[in-house]
Amino acid sequence: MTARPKRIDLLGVATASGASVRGCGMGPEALRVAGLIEALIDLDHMVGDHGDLRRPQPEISTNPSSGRLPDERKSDVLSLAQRVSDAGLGILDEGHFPVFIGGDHSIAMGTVSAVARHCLPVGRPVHVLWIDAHADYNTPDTSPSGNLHGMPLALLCGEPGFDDSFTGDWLGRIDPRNVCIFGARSVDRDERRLVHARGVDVVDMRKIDQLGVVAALAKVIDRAKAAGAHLHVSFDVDSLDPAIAPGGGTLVPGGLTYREAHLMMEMLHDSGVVGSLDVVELNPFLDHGGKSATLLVDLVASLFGRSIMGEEPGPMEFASEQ
Ligand code: B3U
Ligand code: MN
Ligand code: MN
Repeated sequence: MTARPKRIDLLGVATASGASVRGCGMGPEALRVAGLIEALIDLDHMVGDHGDLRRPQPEISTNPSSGRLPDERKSDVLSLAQRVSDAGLGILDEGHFPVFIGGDHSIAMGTVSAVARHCLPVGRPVHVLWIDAHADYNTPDTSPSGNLHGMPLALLCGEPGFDDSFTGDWLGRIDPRNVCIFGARSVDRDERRLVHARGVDVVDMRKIDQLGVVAALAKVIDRAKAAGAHLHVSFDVDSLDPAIAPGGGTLVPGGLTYREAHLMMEMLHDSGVVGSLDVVELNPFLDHGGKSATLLVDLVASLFGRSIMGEEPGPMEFASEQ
């Protein structure tokens, strides 16, 4: 993003309907409290805040202890996805950079759809970098949990198995060969088969350990650049190691380190190909005193240009030293 965005537009999606653990509906507010807007303004960005989308209908549950019924959760997820897709498209069509703050990862059904709809008329390819401990490539047929936050990529890539309620003008499509799942370490058996069969690039933790994040991410960036693509980054807090980011409902040990994650964000900034961002699955109820929220704000700041030494000085500035 060397070319600075005209404006960064935040859109919160306050929902946990795609997850079985409650609490990530409070994610957008926690990121604001942790200083997201101030951090971006501090980097001289123009920031717009669209507030939060949330379920409009009252919650009527027959048995509060069992939570909401699967069908209610599904209709929440789908109506929010549609609204996110429409609002995101509006932001992108203004030429602004959308930062979608979740909410569970099912909101990406809407966020990535917005990007796909924005790019389709101009024939611009959409590449997706999905930074996550999970592949989120289950379908209703393969999912062991039935949770929709484990399925957004499969829906967006056009997998069969989703019923008609998952269709509509709001839904955009992406090519699975333009998707990279980065940081994976918990993939279900049938999900793994699907990902392989469709040619999704999976940079799992083993590859990261062997290649390092720089080489692994450089490939993704180079591919997007060569294709002239819009790169959408979808960042799930559980990609990070639970020791540095405890605020998630589905933590898996062995995640990205503080330094790996920052380096990735700095590389993505320098690449100039990132056009939209999701920050999802932050659960403030499980977080330790804002530790994960604060880290996420710092990572977003790195993606938007914060660096340790500021701009690299040009050679002329040093010429007088001799
Ligand atoms: N793959 C499992 C677990 C999971 C996926 N995404 C999250 N958890 N956050 C599933 O339920 O689909
Ligand atoms: Mn996820
Ligand atoms: Mn995850």
